[in-house]
Amino acid sequence: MSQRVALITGVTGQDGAYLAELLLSKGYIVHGIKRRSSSFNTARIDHMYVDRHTEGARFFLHYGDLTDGSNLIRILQETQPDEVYNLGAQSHVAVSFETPEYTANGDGIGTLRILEAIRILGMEKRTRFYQASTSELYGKVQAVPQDEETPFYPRSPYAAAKLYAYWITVNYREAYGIHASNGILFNHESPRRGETFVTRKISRGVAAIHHGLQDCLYLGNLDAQRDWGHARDYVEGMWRIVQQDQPDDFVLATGTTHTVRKFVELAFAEAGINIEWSGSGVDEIGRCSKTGRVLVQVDPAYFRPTEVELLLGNPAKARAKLGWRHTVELPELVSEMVRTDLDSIAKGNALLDRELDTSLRQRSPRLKATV
Ligand code: NDP
Ligand code: GDR
Repeated sequence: MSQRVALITGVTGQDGAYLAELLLSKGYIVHGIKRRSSSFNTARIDHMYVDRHTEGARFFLHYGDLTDGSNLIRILQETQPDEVYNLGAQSHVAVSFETPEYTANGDGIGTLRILEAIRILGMEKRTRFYQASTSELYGKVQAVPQDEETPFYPRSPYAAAKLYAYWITVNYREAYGIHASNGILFNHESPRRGETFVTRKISRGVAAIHHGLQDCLYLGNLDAQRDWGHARDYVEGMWRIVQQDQPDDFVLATGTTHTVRKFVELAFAEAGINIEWSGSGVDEIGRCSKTGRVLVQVDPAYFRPTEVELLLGNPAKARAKLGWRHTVELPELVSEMVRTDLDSIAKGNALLDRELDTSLRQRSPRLKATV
């Protein structure tokens, strides 16, 4: 069998980096689409990159954007992928309330653009397509645990855009016979998680507080419950979905859920700090049980106009049909994330501009981030 070729949109993101590693380890030629940016945006994938002139090079990057249809057609034509993994997205739920039109364009119509590119190029029978769908589709709780049959009720511009992407993927499968599948993935995290998602914000905050670079961690809704797994496990599930003889839609989840508050407790415990809570709602405060110092405060700036309160997935179908199961439980995940951020600061990486910015933002309310 000839060497298989994969194209990944969103290759510079958390999942894109793990997926590229996985596919390279399986012998694939991997093409990734990266956006033009005024500063470097390839930190997560630099370790895999070798100059394209090097003999045996199998990892190639192309400039592109999901909002640019002709660019996508050209990249598909040039790379002739056997498998396309559409991971690119404006993926921050809170930010989608600030940039709803952009989010709809990239996350919703962007998916259509790739499917159309496959069709325009006559690649329907040859190219398999994976869509990064999300547990955010369930939104306002209709039932728990959530599985492939649970009704969707999106609660953000992000989820509404992803709802379109989910259904257009199903439609192109049914209308044109494309091997197109949705992975409905519940939250998955790692030390590579973007810094403004709650888990990484917490692990970085704990590390900065431990090293005396930050006084307090400001968070939003501590009661939200999420089904958190490790990103490395989930990209394995993506690959298995695409290898199925028949295209289909699958939930990937751990089957357990925890509050943001619990994540905070586990993260501080990893740094040797026990958190005691007092107050409730916007007045809730987390103190160090030894010193009484306030380490966590609620800031309503981080509340969302509409919230997804509870996500808990049922991965039974993925277990039965894909033989997929998560391997990392929450305490292990939290430990890996906090340890990595503690080490990173200890090694001096805290002197990077971004780290200093965060520390300054925490000290000055006027500069505080809104997501
Ligand atoms: P990230 O935010 O880490 O990565 C998103 C990627 O998409 C980045 O490479 C980003 O580029 C790229 N991107 C953003 N906008 C565009 C655009 N207009 N055109 C091309 N590329 C773009 O997300 P994750 O890796 O965590 O998630 C991967 C996918 O899975 C996303 O679609 C997300 O919505 C979805 N998902 C994620 C889950 C999770 O828990 N992580 C759960 C369920 C679904 P840049 O680096 O330049 O910003
Ligand atoms: P989510 O992830 O919205 O589930 O989307 P995020 O980590 O942003 O929020 C999880 C929950 O934590 C609450 N929260 C905060 N969130 C952030 N970002 N910052 C805070 O300070 C904060 N305080 C509390 C949120 O309100 C929320 O309830 C992620 C993304 O990866 C999506 O792309 C993906 O589709 C879903 O997971 C599944």
